[in-house]
Amino acid sequence: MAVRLLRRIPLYLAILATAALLVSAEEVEEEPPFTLFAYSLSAPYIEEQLQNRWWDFGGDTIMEVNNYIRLTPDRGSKAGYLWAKHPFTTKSWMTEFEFKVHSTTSGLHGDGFAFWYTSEKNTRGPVFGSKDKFSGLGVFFDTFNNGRHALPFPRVNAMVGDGKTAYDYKDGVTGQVGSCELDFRNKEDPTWARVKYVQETKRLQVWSNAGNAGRRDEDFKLCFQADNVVLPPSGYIGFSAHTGGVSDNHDIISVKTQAITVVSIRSCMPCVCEGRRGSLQLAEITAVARCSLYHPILQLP
Ligand SMILES: [Ca+2]
Repeated sequence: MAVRLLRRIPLYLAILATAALLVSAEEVEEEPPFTLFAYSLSAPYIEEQLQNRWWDFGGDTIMEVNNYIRLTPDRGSKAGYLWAKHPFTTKSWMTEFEFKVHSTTSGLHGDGFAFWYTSEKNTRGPVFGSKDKFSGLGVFFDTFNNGRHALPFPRVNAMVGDGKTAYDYKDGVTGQVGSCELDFRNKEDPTWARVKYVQETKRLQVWSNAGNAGRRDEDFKLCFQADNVVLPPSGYIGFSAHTGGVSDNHDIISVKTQAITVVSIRSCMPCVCEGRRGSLQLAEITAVARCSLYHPILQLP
């Protein structure tokens, strides 16, 4: 009996190794998302007494009821913000927002705006109008080339801050977790962006329908995907923008945040391994490996 067990150990180790490799984003399924109304926003934006019960805005932000929330006007040295009042603790979420960045004048424009999911809010600073050394996620819609890079602009990139590391003021290239070129300035139709984070798989995705007025899933293109992204378990979502020597109108038109519920496919796999005898095929080994995550004591063949 002992000899038979020893002969099975390599198979057991192979199974467990396979199991470790199998834990991936492809092994989860998502249930239909549901909207978090306290973290969503649409015209006319305000309720009684010219307030919104779920959102704060300030700095140079102005609100054009029924049209937009303008984080900065097209004038130099302005900064404004828009933040959800309360943090949310939803592990996995998706925020879609509609925006316009535009000017009626030619020449250079900037600087862009940021989407935030951070431990703090409403703290003004130099990173697109918000504080540096933030803890959490910043996704930057950058319209001005500060680093004299050969990179195309406008572009989108993201940084996951640890609360200690400073933003790279040459357009965040150092320390970015992903980026893409995105042509979103001076468009007739608003642009939509979608920031999606699935905590279970540590996967961050940024999508946009820039250049395409459609709102269907197929109208969105993936800007970038980053894996092994760890965000604070609770965070505030918000937006900020600033202008300096150059400027633009930075308008947020609507925001929709949804909670994502993830279901593991592994938890649904039938345990076909128990009681099985004879040699195992690769597919069966895979199934056994999946079982082993939930049934550590297996009856191997
Ligand atoms: Ca820049």
